[in-house]
Amino acid sequence: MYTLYYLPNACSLATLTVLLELDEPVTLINKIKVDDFSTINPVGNVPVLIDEGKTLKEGAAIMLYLLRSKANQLFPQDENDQQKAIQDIMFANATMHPAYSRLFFISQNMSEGPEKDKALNAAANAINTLWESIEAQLESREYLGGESVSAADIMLAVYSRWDEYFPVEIKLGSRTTAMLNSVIERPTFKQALLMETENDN
Ligand SMILES: N[C@@H](CCC(=O)N[C@@H](CS)C(=O)NCC(=O)O)C(=O)O
Repeated sequence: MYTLYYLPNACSLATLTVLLELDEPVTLINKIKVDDFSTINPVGNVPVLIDEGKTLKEGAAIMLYLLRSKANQLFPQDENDQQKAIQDIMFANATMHPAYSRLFFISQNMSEGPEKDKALNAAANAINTLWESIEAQLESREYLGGESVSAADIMLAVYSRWDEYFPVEIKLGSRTTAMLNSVIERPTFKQALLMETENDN
């Protein structure tokens, strides 16, 4: 049984969705309900996953830990395909996620006004360039890894929902939109959202 520290709608939603894809039971703990979360993760971030006393941190590392824990459809066996799957996970976690994090940072740290708008729009433009690279890849495949959903698709679907918090235009191509919608429509994604909500009530 796993324990996942999360924040609603945060990147930990991808961890939870993958746990459900793997049919793993999980107990959820909202980070804000923990008295001193710094004892669990000194840098304050979710996701944190506990597996039988082991504390696992960093979204991409947790993802690879889970994908390697049992046979599944999200992570290919072929060496080259697996390398591409890892590259996609790293792109999501270390390139797309930080690009969205800039929007949160600007929003929380700059005073209202034209300079803030300019910074938000610059951050949005950088995000749009990243989505263009996804759209180009999806010319030849339905998902980043091919014809079935991968962990990176799930991570990107979680981040794609963050634009609604900001007054910026995030442009998604039609193939990207179709891929993200198909992830968001998966029973596991819906169940993960429901579990977060129910756990908070
Ligand atoms: N590199 C870290 C980044 C994680 C991260 O930025 N998590 C955000 C949520 S998406 C967080 O926990 N922020 C702290 C907070 O909002 O309290 C990882 O992949 O685990």
